[in-house]
Amino acid sequence: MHSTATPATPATTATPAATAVTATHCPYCALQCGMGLTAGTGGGVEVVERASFPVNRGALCGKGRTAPALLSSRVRLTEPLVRSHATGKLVPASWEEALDRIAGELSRVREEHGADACGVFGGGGLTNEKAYALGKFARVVLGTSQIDYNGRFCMSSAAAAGQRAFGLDRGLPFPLEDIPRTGCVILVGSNLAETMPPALRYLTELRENGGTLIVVDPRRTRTAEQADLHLAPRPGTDLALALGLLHLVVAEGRTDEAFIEERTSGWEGARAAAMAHWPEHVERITGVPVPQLRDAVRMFCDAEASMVLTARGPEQQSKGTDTVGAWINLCLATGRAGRPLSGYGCLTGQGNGQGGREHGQKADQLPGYRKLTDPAARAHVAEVWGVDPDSLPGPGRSAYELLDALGGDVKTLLLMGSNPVVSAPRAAHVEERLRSLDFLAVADVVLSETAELADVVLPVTQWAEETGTVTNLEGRVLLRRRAVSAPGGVRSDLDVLHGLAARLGHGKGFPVDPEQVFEELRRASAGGPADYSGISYERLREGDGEGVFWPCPDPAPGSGQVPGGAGVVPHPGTPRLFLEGFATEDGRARFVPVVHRAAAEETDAEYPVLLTTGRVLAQYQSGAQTRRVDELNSAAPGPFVELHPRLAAGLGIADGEAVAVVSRRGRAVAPARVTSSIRSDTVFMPFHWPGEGRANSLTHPALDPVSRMPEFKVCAVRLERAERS
Ligand SMILES: Nc1nc2c(c(=O)[nH]1)N[C@H]1C(S)=C(S)[C@@H](COP(=O)(O)OP(=O)(O)OC[C@H]3O[C@@H](n4cnc5c(=O)[nH]c(N)nc54)[C@H](O)[C@@H]3O)O[C@H]1N2
Ligand SMILES: Nc1nc2c(c(=O)[nH]1)N[C@H]1C(S)=C(S)[C@@H](COP(=O)(O)OP(=O)(O)OC[C@H]3O[C@@H](n4cnc5c(=O)[nH]c(N)nc54)[C@H](O)[C@@H]3O)O[C@H]1N2
Ligand code: SF4
Ligand SMILES: [Mo]
Repeated sequence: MHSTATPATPATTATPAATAVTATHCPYCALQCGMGLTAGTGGGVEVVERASFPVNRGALCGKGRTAPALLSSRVRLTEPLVRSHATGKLVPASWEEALDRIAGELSRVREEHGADACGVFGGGGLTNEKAYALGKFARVVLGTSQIDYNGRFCMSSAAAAGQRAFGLDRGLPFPLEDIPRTGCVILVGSNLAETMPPALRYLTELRENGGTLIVVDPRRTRTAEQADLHLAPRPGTDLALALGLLHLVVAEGRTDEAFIEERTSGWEGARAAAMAHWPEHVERITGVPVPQLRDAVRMFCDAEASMVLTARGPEQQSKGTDTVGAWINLCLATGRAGRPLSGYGCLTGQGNGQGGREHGQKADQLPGYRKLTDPAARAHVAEVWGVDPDSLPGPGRSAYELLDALGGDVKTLLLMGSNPVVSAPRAAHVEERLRSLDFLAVADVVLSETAELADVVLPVTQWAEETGTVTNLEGRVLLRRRAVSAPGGVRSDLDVLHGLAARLGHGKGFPVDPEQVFEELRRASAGGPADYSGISYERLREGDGEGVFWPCPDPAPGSGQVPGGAGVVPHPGTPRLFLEGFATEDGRARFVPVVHRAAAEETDAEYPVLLTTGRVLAQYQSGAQTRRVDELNSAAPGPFVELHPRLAAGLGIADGEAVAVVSRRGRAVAPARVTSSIRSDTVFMPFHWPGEGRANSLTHPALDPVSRMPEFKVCAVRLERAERS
């Protein structure tokens, strides 16, 4: 795989440039697979194996392998674009003109309508440094509370449930390498064979070691095919399923009373709630037969240690927080948490899905996973920022609520690292809200569907052209290094924020150098739940670059010495959490008494089928990046509607024929993919495409009351035969 990007002079080693391999990481998902980049033939870059990196041991999926294709100037933005007042079209402009125009609009709107009229929207793919700088920019330069990010659509329910039960949210509280050594894994709503292919190895090794795998998914996915037991619930019913399992655990006397007594609180309420969910009743709600429920309980409890791992299936629901809470209750009642090789974990999604949720681009958050409402947190961060704590705004709206407010009291939006025209729920409405803004500025590497609507588009550098840290799904902080030079016309996101801040009267405080930003982030995070203060670039460059797990406090705060530098014994980092106690005030994990409730929209005579949505192997998210890579596009060229032969026959729809899927929000048309691997009451659409086949034209924006996660995984639809336009 070659591109026209030129290899950069390696910044860190004295190895001759011709043979230099830069150890770095994939731009896409939260596994953050290690890879090497080297000069290829013809002046491009080539991906080489980096077998020493423990997470993927050299293995890459097709997206990672082909990532350099996007460095080519053929498919990307290489100059700023501004919307011409004369023609209404986006035309090339200088950086000065583009930044002046954004800063001018931000000033005007702030003056006319107040700071909260300026919205900011970030992304979980941004590095820690960018996420940190974006949050600081919103709070300090704009003074707005109106900032949130696409991570809200991703793992926010698991994060909220983890906080509630354990007092801390880190996707996995243990490294992936623990998975093959446990006895049983229940994998709920994760299709990791397609979404994190190199991680499938951990499940294969689990089974080779005699462990068992249970997969919960309405579809028999490539992942479910690996399972010893596949439970296929009706979408949106995982909460009932987990409660039914807990009911059986109690009924069959398989609770761990000593653990409950010593390490938890609130059991009585959770127990009573579960006892109201009789297995037969749960079978009626979920469609999972009682004998399968019993098998699952037996496999989970017979093993000496076991884990529950959730992903977007159970989380992207309007009851996602309670649903994850129910799975956590199951772990706690059986003593499967806070002990070696046992526990609950969430498989976070985006490249920096973990770090991106820790450093302040979230509406209610300050760096270090601190709360914006906590006076001590405000004081600490305000001091690092050199501002008055009272000048910091309060919490703002969540992602969908912010998008929904555009054109109302929010007049401008600065967007970095997301493509909501494709990926937001009820996307036609969101698109209309974006169009109604006074002013939209988008920083992106390509002209995404959202960038197409912008008044100013800023072309930014990509993963391989810039250095930064990312935190993978295990909480492992990694250094993603620059390996090639960027084309002349592009600048980094940090450079963009620096340029805007300077124009808005903040000439200092927004450095362009990521290492300087990280140094400040370290201090801002010190003492917070996600404490990075003991981590430095120097330390991350050491050894094979296997990274450091947070929390990692600075062992010599105030010494001015760089952790990992001479004379300081570094904190080792924390690969495994909760073994000594949970992160709550009393050290006990909290049961939450959750009960099942219906989805926001259930089926009825008019909309008799359930729609669920998700991903395919070769495309990533809104597809803005992967739809521009030829090899990936040939593997997954377009949208489709997966449906069961019985459902298809009833409607007279043959495989490959165009089918219209209609919900109360809109209509989408795509070819039918008829397969018996899906429940006959459910259809599935991947969400990677814009236009006619856009799955999010259909999805329901009902929000979880705690996490504010939209209900991407369930809504009611009807199907019609359609001629494709
Ligand atoms: N190829 C690829 N890989 C990716 C991404 C990508 O876009 N493409 N994105 C990355 C990101 S950001 C994320 S968040 C992760 C997501 O990773 P996953 O969570 O694995 O991905 P999804 O396909 O969204 O959902 C997983 C499964 O949930 C099932 N499901 C649907 N409804 C329900 C339900 O009600 N209950 C249960 N139990 N299951 C249900 C779907 O059938 C699907 O197989 O992937 C990351 N990796
Ligand atoms: N129906 C349905 N909808 C979903 C989901 C689902 O399962 N079903 N999943 C949801 C989930 S989990 C997620 S995470 C979201 C993701 O959806 P989006 O937020 O749209 O994610 P991406 O497509 O990754 O968008 C990232 C954008 O930023 C650009 N970009 C990449 N790197 C950088 C960078 O460093 N700087 C800047 N400035 N730009 C960059 C990319 O080119 C791309 O245009 O979708 C959500 N939407
Ligand atoms: S699994 Fe994720 S991190 Fe690994 S190569 Fe594929 S997209 Fe990249
Ligand atoms: Mo995600």
